[in-house]
Amino acid sequence: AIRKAMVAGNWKMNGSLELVKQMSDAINDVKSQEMDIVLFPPFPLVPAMIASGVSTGAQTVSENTPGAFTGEVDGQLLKDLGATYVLVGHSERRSIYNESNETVAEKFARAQEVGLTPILCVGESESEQENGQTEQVVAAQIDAVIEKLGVAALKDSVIAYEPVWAIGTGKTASPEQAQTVHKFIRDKIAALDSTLAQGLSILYGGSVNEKNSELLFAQTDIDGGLIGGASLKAESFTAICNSAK
Ligand code: 2PG
Repeated sequence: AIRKAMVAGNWKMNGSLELVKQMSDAINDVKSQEMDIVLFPPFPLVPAMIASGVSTGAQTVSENTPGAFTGEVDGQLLKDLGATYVLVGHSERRSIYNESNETVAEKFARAQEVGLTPILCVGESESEQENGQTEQVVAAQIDAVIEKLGVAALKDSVIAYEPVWAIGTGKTASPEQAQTVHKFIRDKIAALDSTLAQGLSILYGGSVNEKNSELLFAQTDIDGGLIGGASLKAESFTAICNSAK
């Protein structure tokens, strides 16, 4: 493969110190040079996850620098603690917490400013998909970052395509359906910078499990996965990691 595979586990608002221990033991057994495995636990578990030796990211980050922002978490603090990645624009952040494409681009910028690698999550809703707007929606989500920071900013980032209708629903995009959108994303970026596009990791997310991961990961433009529910079970998550090797 041209690009190193990546398997990311988004715990959302789940998990415990006990699960950090269980999951890190399991991951430390399957880790390999050929692949990056990263877990995204809730903020309070970030230091314990880092201490366990597993690459760790946060599920979101403030777009602001330190100051009077009660309840928010600063990227520099996450970086100083040893976090390496941060999700920006997960569909739950966009829909439940009203994050706009512009806010997501600001979070992306702040992440890079402090040396965290942003994973930019994009994807269309069910009605947008039914109306044939998938490419338009995904393009606008990516363009917000390009307009703010220039295409070069995508070099030190990862994109995760997650059709909203597939998240936590048990419905997965078929490997061919997902590949089509991944290729659209890569071609779109290649039109601006082909070398960058060839090196860019594009992950698939949305009801990925140990039964469907292998075929998804076998697609040319799918470089790994962003796993939600199945990242809470050591057996499932490690099986998914092994299928990315
Ligand atoms: C999502 C995915 C991964 P799930 O929210 O996109 O974060 O969750 O695998 O549970 O559908």
